[in-house]
Amino acid sequence: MNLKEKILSGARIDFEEALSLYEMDFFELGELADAKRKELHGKKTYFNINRHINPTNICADICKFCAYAANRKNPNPYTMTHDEIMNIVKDVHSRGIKEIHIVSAHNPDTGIEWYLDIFKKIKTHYPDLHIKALTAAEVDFLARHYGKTYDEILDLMVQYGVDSMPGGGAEIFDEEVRDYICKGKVTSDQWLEIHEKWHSRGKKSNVTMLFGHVEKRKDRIDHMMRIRALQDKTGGFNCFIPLVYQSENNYLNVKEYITANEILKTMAISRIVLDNVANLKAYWVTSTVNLALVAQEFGANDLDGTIEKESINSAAGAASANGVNLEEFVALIKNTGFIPVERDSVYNEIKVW
Ligand code: V47
Repeated sequence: MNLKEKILSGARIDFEEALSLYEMDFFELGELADAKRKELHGKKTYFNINRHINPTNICADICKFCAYAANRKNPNPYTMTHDEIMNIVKDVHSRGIKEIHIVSAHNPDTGIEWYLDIFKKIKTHYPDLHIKALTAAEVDFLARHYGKTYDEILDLMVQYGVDSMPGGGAEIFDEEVRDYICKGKVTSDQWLEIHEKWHSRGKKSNVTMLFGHVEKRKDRIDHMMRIRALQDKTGGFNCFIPLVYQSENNYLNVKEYITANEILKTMAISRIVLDNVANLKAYWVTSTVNLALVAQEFGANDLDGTIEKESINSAAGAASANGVNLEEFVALIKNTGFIPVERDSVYNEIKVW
């Protein structure tokens, strides 16, 4: 059996086999990933109606790739008050938005209550809103800064109303690359430990991979393998999200930018390797809407959502700051021959558009 037959038979592939897929013909690889996508989701493309809120950009950690944190290149520190956040939530709720995705920098000055009380306030006023909040990097920061264990922070999250965890902060798990791009932040083992503990509470989360900077192909495959191993244990990851590195306003000196071909290959390979993660998100914010639409034919079955406003990736050059109009989004998915399916945050289907 050759590798293609092996993949089509449903057998699991190993590290070397996965790496060798980068050498496969581009369209053949796309077709393989598409076959896997069709097995799982047919022609459905999921999205949700969501709003990102990034309440503070003041950060105790330094990641070379980050343009969001206030620093020399981005001298506009801000921290929202809970009233400001609640005003946004009130507005978006009145317009039918169902998920609030809250991710902050690691602000050492707010007190832990500022991070947690907002979830309780949102849940008290809008119990039907799904709160996706606090990356494992934030959990690690809060634990370190306030002298708590991961278990204590995760229990507080459940108690205060967090429904699911976003996949941020995973970056690249390879320790050498990670040390170079974000030394001092949550380690790979800690990131995985936090998600394992979250899953053990019966909760779901996502997992990202930041690629297209200084990492090598082998580092991406290693990243996927570590995700697959944890998913075998917990089954708690809903979705894999490869984030394409944005190059503006940061301190990572990347000489050669990733091509669309390499992005699509990476998406396709992740669809094949991550045989136990149901959903692959083409996050249009970092890939552009056009490439995300093409990625639907390279394994991706989810396009995130309307987002409305986003500050982390747009600070680094992504053309995402103002989200995308719902009708336009639906029409784009239809025009590419896929079926737009609105989902909730944990992938229950809400409406076929
Ligand atoms: O962890 C930071 C990334 C992430 C850059 O869980 C950058 O559904 C590209 O995790 N270029 C935060 N990326 C965003 C995130 C996310 C987004 C959408 C959906 C979900 C989900 C999660 O943004 C960070 C980091 O990896 N990031 N700087 C940059 N220059």
